[in-house]
Amino acid sequence: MEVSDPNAPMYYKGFYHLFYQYNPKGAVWGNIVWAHSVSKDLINWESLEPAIYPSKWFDNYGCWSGSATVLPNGDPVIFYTGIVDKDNSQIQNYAVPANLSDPYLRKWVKPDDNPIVNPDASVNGSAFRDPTTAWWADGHWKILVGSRRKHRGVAYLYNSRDFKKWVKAKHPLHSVQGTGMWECPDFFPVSLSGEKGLDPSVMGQNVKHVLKVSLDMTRYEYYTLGTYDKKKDRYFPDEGLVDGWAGLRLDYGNFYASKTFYDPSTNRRILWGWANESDAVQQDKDKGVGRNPVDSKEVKVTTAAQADVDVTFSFPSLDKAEPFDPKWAKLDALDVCAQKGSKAPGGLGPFGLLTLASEKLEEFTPVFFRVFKAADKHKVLLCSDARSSSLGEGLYKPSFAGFVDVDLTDKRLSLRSLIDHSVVESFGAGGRIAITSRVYPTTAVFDKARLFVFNNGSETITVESLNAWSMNKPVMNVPVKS
Ligand code: DQQ
Repeated sequence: MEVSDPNAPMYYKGFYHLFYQYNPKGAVWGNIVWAHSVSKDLINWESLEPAIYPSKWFDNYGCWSGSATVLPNGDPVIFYTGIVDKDNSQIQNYAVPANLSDPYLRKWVKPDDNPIVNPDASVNGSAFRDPTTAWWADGHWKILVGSRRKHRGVAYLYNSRDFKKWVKAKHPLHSVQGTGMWECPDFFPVSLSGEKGLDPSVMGQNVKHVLKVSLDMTRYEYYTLGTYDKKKDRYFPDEGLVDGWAGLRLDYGNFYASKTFYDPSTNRRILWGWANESDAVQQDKDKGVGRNPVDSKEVKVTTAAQADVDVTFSFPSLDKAEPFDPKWAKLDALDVCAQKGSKAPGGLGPFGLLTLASEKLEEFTPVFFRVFKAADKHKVLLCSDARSSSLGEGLYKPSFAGFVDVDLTDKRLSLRSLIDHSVVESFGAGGRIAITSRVYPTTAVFDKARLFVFNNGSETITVESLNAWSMNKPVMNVPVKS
């Protein structure tokens, strides 16, 4: 059964709710309904019957992505995109819980005064979807809807005083030429004065905003940090940030259609993404070339196929960092990772973890740093390189990577990887960069999977601290007993 975008994550009466795009009829995308799961701890999940499915004229051809807003009185409302014909014409609808006293929120009602938003003549009605969570500013509720005008990515803004009648603002909140369709926009405040997450409607001096969009042209997302001017109803990214496909990413790996929500029970903003799979065949340029990492040490952990590893590396100096080739500035980090890999010996790096490794290293997913010296500063590359992850044929095995802006004065880099059979989710440099890889080893599975730390650079790397924990099996989406 096909599963994709996370929809309308929220916290309600002690339960986390997650809905997601789901095809109940097959393993490929289509017949889209909203599947629904609940959890008390974000680890163990129970599944419920689909919450939103085609049943009315305004969503008969599919219920596409959307978001939840928890109103000031605590009641949740869902906005989603309804598909109204075979040409995928799109409008925005709302749904409310049938029974607010049910913490599972099993049944949802789609009132007859839907839709809340129709595309006007200036809007491309087959590229008009994925309404955001609403926020309150300047006497109005506001939502964004993702779209495009020719090749310009657009986040249309709609205003409402009563949460029922929505009116398009004079200007989009933001748009960028050449970026194509903006799917699943996400817009939220972040605090400059603390680490706590913020409710969507918080504004003020110490608050900036993040705008994230998913680009259907590349299937990558990017975000900028900037200023939300509520008088002009516009968002201005900070100077110096790339507002396009080469911009910052929340995750540099298999990660798309993401969405955040504010968790009032822990004051955190929590991010959900779709760790998409793809059967596109990528040429494994590195097959059979180079050596396997030499200086490696096994990390003993009872279940290396399902583990949480946290390691801090240190090094005596930056002198051995290899030169940064200026040509790489034009490349995606993924291509730099493809050129350098984990196997070619370097100076300061490659060093890191070999996850999901088979005994003789026929298969392994290396997650590693390589530090380069550019004209003005050092550049730190984190790679999660799936090319050596599996002997399986025809799999999508990208050399995911990103550059991370990090202060190296204390000559330390940390890496945390959560390994879960086909998922390796890594956080580098104290979480400044994240990369999720989906990998499908054939032999490095279950108790055959191993974990190593390695260094293939000429500079000495010290493991300052290393903690590795086996992770238990959670309750994974078992149906709720009725
Ligand atoms: N998936 C949904 C759309 C969204 C896309 C349809 C992103 O609403 O734009 O399943 O993966």
